[in-house]
Amino acid sequence: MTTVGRKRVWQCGHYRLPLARTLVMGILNVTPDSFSDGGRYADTAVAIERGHALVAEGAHLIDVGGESTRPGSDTVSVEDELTRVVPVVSALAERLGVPISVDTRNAEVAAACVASGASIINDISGFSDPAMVEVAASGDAGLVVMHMLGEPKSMQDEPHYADVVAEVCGYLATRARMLEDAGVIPGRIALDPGIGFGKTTAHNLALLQNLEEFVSLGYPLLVGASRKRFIGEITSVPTPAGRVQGSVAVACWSALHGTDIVRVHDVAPTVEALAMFATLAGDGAESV
Ligand code: HH2
Repeated sequence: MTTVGRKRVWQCGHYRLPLARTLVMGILNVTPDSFSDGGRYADTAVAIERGHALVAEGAHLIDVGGESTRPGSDTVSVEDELTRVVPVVSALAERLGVPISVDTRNAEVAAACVASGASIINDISGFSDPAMVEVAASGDAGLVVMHMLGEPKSMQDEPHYADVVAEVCGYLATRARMLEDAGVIPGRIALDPGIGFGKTTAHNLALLQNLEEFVSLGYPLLVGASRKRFIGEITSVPTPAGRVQGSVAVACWSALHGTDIVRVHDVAPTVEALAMFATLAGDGAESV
């Protein structure tokens, strides 16, 4: 994170995102099988339309993904991922005027998307692939470094931690340092505890109840809890699309505890709730 004057900003390509208020990252899954919206935006034209709609609802950034990483999911071929995401990233980056993020763990896909206008690489595997680190270091995109225990296929098979907060915090700090050692300036790096990625409901709650620990690492903090299973468990809502209220509550909680970016499916209700929240917190006059 960089400070310009007294303002904190996140550097993402040619964008300098002010972090005075919590930013809303709209999710755009160009996949047939995502856990909550699989198949809805798998068609390129429909996905591009959805990107425009998310910005009209108030999204400050759009995260485009071509691989579902829901628990139990299989990997997707690079060719399929490229075919899904590149045309969407390229059209949205050209026309939308907000930063476009690519949600991928594949270096080839990340590089192609950055070449097509993406300003952020969101890697759920925490830049564990050296080829991904090379792509990151050779450009100026913003980077989301997420924690995941294991692989999507098996990550929910009895995940275990001695101290989930300390372990996830330690992991993220180490990965950020590794990226800096590879030549990435700290102002480009954001961290994400990876809600639901190799975590039980108790682990997710512990992470959310200790967000200040992640804030204290000194990088922008992103939280992605939208419609996830633990919200369904707590609110007794089995269908992901029905978990809007629970998801908005988590977004407000995250904002209250220092989160800079929330990654959500339901942009309009989240933006409305956060506007109310920012006003009550005394910073209603300024908009991002
Ligand atoms: N969650 C998902 C995917 N990507 N990226 C970050 N940084 N943080 C997250 O919490 C996160 C993420 C899973 O949600 P979704 O994209 O809706 O589902 P699927 O993986 O099934 O496409």
